[in-house]
Amino acid sequence: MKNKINNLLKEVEAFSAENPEQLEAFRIKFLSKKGLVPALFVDFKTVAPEDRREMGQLINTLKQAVQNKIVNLKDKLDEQPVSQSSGFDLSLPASSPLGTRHPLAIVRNEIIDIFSRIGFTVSEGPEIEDDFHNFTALNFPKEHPARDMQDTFFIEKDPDLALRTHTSSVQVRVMEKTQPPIRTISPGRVFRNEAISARAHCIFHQVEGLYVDEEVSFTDLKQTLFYFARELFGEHTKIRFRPSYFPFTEPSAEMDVSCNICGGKGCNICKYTGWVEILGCGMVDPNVLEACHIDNKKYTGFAFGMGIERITMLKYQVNDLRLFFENDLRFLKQFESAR
Ligand code: 2NL
Repeated sequence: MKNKINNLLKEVEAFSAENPEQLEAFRIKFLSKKGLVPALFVDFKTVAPEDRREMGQLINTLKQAVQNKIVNLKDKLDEQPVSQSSGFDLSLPASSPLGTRHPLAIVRNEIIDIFSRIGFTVSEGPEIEDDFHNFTALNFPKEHPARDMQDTFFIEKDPDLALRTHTSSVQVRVMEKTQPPIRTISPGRVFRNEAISARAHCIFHQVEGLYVDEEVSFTDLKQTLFYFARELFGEHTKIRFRPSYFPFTEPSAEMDVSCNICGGKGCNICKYTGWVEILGCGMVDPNVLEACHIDNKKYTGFAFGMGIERITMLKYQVNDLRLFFENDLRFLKQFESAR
């Protein structure tokens, strides 16, 4: 009852009337014989004796607030000039163009929702990273090409620092400070020193996922990613895995989903194969666990990473990645979402 009254108080506080009709409707809702305030006085009879004092005061506060509101709004409405003669109704709310979410944000939120439903948390970390968190802890050999100026944006003043090339660096930080079980995803911006084209950009967005616990197996990876693919692309989606290589996972794989455009029959999106690649994944390399002070005899884990641009292009049939960065309203307005 206390909550209910407090909520009503907030409603009264926020109320405003554009015309006398709205004000009268407000009065009837709260103060008429069958209104909310008299109803509260009826409920009051069932309140425990020790709560009566507090509850009675609250109801009276509410009644007073409604009465004050009515007096104030009435004064305000009386002051307003009658503007019909000018042909304008100045009391009408202005048309305010509402924005839409960016398509990448829509897809990112959807991915977060899907993994949240099975117990993954969201973790974030810095965009400027040191060598340890971006490369060394992730088992990149010293001479790996990703560590090259051509592939990574280094910070000139400090060669130990660079713009992160993946959000695995965030997960390294999570593992350093938490012991398993760990179930987390890390969405975020990443940076690669690449020429901009229809398929590549030097800034893009990733979601990586990590699950570390006792007895985590490749079967867990497959089932988790199968669930994910069906939630994102629809219940008839099929998946397949192809062997691959990443320094930080062993074994590693790439996952394809059946083409959601042609349903697997073959079209130019899937290049007539019926399949499109959506992510890379694998079992976390024991060296990575060790670098993060996790006992690799006791724990195993799986991890995966995907580009949000790529998934958004597939989901919405966008054929040029540059559209995501130009902020052309004619493009952005085509996307609407509930949140
Ligand atoms: C891709 C492939 C991948 C991971 C990311 C990961 C993170 C940690 C340890 C091990 Cl902390 N692995 N992440 C694993 C496999 C693939 O990304 O194509 N991304 C766009």
